[in-house]
Amino acid sequence: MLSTNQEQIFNDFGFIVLRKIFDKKEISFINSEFNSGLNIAEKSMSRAHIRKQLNWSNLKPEYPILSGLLEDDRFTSIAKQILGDDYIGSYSNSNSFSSKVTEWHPDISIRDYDWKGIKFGFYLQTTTSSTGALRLIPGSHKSPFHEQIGDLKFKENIVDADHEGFTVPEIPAFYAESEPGDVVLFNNHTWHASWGGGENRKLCSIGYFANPKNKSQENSATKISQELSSIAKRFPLTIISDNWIDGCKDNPQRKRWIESLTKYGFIKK
Ligand SMILES: O=C(O)CCC(=O)C(=O)O
Ligand SMILES: [Fe+2]
Repeated sequence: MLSTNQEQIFNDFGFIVLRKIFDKKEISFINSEFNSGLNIAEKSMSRAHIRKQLNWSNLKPEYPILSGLLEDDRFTSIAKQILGDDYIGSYSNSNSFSSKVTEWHPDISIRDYDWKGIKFGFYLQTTTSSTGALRLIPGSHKSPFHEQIGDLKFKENIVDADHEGFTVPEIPAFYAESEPGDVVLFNNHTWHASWGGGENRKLCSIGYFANPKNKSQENSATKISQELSSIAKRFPLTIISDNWIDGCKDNPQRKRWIESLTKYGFIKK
């Protein structure tokens, strides 16, 4: 759970850094699951976009610790606190970046501020402001600031860095510097980027959203899943495995999540 102060910071600024969530032993298990996933990803896909990113789903029997985190009380208790009882666990992914830049972006392009989604991200190496720590713009999850940032011209975008505009470090931001074990929690609408990362910067992420409550939120969820389906063509390993889906038989919570993920197209029948 977040304390009242932490919850207020998250709500007002759009993110919060949670320290020492994992101990050394857990980080070492996580690293070995990450490395076996990386091995497969390196063999089966090429590093995509300006981020030089590999990205794969951990919701597979081969990654019991990383897939279990989506159902771990340390995260679900916070998801419930922020998103309400009807929250949906949607992914547990690993990412490897080998670029010095991730462009400024929010995680969802749809400006439906009523519909909440959150991400917990944790890096497996130490990150600092000049070595790939996540940078976040405080308050950028809210309108109209969110759109004002969207109106800026950025030099880097996901495809290239070949035009005029603000570079990543020119934009004032909070540097979520972290040690392995720390977790950055942020709202899907919050603008974020990174700068100065080296080869194979390792990031695990787990995501939740509030089950849509009206037609407009339902449309937003469907649109997001459609965007993800086109991204899945570049990142085929992000598809949720049948094993994880079949594992819902004795797991009512997962069953409820899968019903929603299927309804909105995050899981294809
Ligand atoms: O660490 C990075 O470079 C970017 C991470 C990011 O965009 C994300 O986790 O959504
Ligand atoms: Fe992102």
